[in-house]
Amino acid sequence: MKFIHVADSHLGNPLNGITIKEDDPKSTFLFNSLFKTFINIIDLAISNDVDFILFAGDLYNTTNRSIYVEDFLGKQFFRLKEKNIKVYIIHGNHDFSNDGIPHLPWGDNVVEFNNNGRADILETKNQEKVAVVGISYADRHIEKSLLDKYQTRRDDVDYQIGLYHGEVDSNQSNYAPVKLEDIKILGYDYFALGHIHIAQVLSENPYVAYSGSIQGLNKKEVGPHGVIYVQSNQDKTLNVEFIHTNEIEWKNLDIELDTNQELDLIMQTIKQKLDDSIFSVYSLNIKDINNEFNDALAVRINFGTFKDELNLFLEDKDVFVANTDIAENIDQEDDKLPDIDQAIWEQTAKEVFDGDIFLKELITRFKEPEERFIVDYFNNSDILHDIYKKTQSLINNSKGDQDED
Ligand SMILES: [Mn+2]
Repeated sequence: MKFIHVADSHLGNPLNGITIKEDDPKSTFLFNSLFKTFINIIDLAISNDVDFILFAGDLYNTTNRSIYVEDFLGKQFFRLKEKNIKVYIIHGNHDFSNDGIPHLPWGDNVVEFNNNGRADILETKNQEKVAVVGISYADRHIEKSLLDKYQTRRDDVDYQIGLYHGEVDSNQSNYAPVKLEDIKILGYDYFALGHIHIAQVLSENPYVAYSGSIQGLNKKEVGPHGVIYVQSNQDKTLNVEFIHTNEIEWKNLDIELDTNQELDLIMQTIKQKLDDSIFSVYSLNIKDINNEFNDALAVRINFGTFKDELNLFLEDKDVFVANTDIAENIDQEDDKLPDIDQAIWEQTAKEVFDGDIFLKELITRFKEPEERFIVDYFNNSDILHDIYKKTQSLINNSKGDQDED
């Protein structure tokens, strides 16, 4: 038995932080990179002559798919059909099935699981019998575990494989929260997870794993991404291998330099530090070597214009700068407000962010189902921390302005 575990390909994802410009080769490359990554996976399946591919949810980015995505997917599935490779799909929170939009018809090599929990049985090219079970999200949010719909391990097959989209061992979640122990009790040979975008093997006996997104989708998904390639051995144990498929790679880089020198020199210094052995999308954290950050540069970084200047300067290199930030310098006393202001800011920030004032406000403002993604976006501690940091830096900067007046 040979198969590939794929999850979270998010086809049609708009590439957060990247502005696409018309008639620009780099923009075109970036726009196409996720599709190219997907083709890499299909190529991998064909060249290894696998028996099947699993898609563990979030195959496409939104339920409202473009015809381009539809057509692309149909063609790739057809390539697999020609090679006798079966495709198993469950839907996740991004491509939940109750959206009422039918997709273009797929070939008979594609099995799309609904939520009845019925197993599909296939025979591999080596005459092994495999049962595959999966449950799709009908709606965007699933508050309870879906595991009770998964039948326990059958004894009339050589292998039984599960597909599941959700969060493992989290206390509270809108994404079908499930306990690792309960997955193990099912007795499946391999449990293919989707939803968490960072690849991780949660258990080896039996195998329970997230394959992660096929390519980083934003600045939080740094490093190589890909799929899990699984092969069975004679004794029915499994060989599990992580294979990179990404065409571009997101990277974070701290750069320390003299921000008071000529702009050309600043950009030249940055350029030398960027690695383009694979097309890289950078988030740069810039720090002044003498703790005297140039005011004009700080303004351009805060308004997001510096990264545009950088991208023009980096035209001949396989890199794109998606974010620039000023590195926080916690031991720099100058950055703090006067004591009493600082105390009031900290108290207020605590109420707004920790006390959920911000989220509650969002929920009252964005009530419609189609606006729900806005609340979902901000309901994330990293994003909230980002806003906290940006607010603090804006307050600190305006303090500086007053001082100069
Ligand atoms: Mn996802």
